[in-house]
Amino acid sequence: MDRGSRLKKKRRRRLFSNIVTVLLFILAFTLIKDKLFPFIKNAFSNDSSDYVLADSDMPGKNDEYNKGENNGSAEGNNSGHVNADGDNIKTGNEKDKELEKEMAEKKEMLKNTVYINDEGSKVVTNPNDILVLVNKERSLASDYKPDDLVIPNVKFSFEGEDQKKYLRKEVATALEVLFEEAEKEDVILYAVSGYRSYGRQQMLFNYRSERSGIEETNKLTAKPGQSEHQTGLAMDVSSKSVNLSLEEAFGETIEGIWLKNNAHRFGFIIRYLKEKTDITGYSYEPWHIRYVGKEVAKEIYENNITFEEYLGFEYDAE
Ligand code: DAL
Ligand code: ZN
Repeated sequence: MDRGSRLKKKRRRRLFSNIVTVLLFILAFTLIKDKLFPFIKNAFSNDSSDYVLADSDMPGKNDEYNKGENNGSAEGNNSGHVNADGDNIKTGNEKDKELEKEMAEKKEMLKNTVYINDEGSKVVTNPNDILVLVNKERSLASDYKPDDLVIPNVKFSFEGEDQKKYLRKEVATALEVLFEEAEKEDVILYAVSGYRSYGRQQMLFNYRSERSGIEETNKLTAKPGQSEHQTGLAMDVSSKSVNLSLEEAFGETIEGIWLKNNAHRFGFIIRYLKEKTDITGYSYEPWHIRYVGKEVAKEIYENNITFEEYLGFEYDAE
């Protein structure tokens, strides 16, 4: 081999070895860059505002990021993370626990929101709360009337203007969606009776007591102040298959079954269940739906419980 050829061969070998070195370097950098990056960043800058911004804007993403990087907090440990700035970052589990705690406190509050009036009745102090609990032990003040009553755009079982067409705004909107979705499945529902004032409930209770006696009336009709209809959160619903009446047979109709299985998707519950009359204090009313919002309605539906059970409410024993 002449000198020229030897030189060429040597150059080729050097080039090859340089390429291999560069490739190895790239490979090594790729493997350690995640570990190296925060170190480089902190070494060249005292300004950690990027972290702050990212942490507050994308907590979920940075939870993951900080798992491996925080000061001593092991991956999989749910006791909290501290990021480069010392802020606490909450994990999904922690957030769930916090929400659970908030809900437990809210439930406690919802059970205790009463004062004793001059007649010795427990009157609720949160009548405007979507989750207000009104029952045989927790009344509304006689002058309470929601201030956002509107008529939902749905089919009614009767013609003309009447206070019983009204519901609170949020509830009216939810009922419209429920009726629309039902109709898409050929389930035609009719609204029968919504808001009732204290005075109207009183007339109804007196009228039924005179006809059927107080004991029978107590099973199906709330005393004035104790009706959910006064909250504007409840609507009685029926169908032509039971001549638009409010009777137990509605629960066996296609419409009644649809309502039982779907009301929660729109934020409503069947308030007085068949097998829970000892808890609610009322007979089975498959027609009476009460708005509580989608989240609570879903939980109540899935657990087949009453609103009282959901809140952990128990009637006084005396
Ligand atoms: N039917 C229910 C219990 C009411 O009168 O409010
Ligand atoms: Zn009702």
